[in-house]
Amino acid sequence: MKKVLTLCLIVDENKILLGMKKRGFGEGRWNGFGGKVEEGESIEEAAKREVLEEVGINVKDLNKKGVIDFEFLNDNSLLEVHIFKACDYSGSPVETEEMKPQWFDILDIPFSEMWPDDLYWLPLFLKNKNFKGKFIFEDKNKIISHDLEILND
Ligand code: 6U4
Repeated sequence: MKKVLTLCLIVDENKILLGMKKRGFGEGRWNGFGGKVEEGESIEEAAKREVLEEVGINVKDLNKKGVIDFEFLNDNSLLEVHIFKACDYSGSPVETEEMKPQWFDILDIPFSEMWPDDLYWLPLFLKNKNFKGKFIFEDKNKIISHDLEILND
């Protein structure tokens, strides 16, 4: 069954906030903040909740940038990840059990320590494009095919 997940990236001028995932899916990678949508909440509510839980930040306006489907052939799983940009937020990042946060210059993003798909869509995200796509992974390190489309504003 397909799981619906959120992924929220906080951008402040020329900096982006990423978190080193300390456990679970994507452990050992710099990632945005997010997780599963729970029963009874909207996708946006889930995105805001996860950011607060994982890094202690309250995000105000969320800007939806894209939806990407991920298929993992090794464990037969399907994820539908809704990707948001947040520029308006309050609070400062705090380390939690799940994430160690760090600001990065947008010209110095640690792609080699991120999910390999980020290299494809994050540049579009940073140019404020809207997109949708699908990535098929053989396992968590290897993309075997992908499709990414820029949507009209
Ligand atoms: P829990 O239930 O908290 O143990 P966990 O294993 O921590 O779950 P989950 O499901 O809360 O993980 O969140 C996974 C996060 O990883 C979501 O924000 C979506 C994101 N994600 C999943 N696949 C990704 C990918 N290929 N590229 C990427 N982010 C991805 O950049």
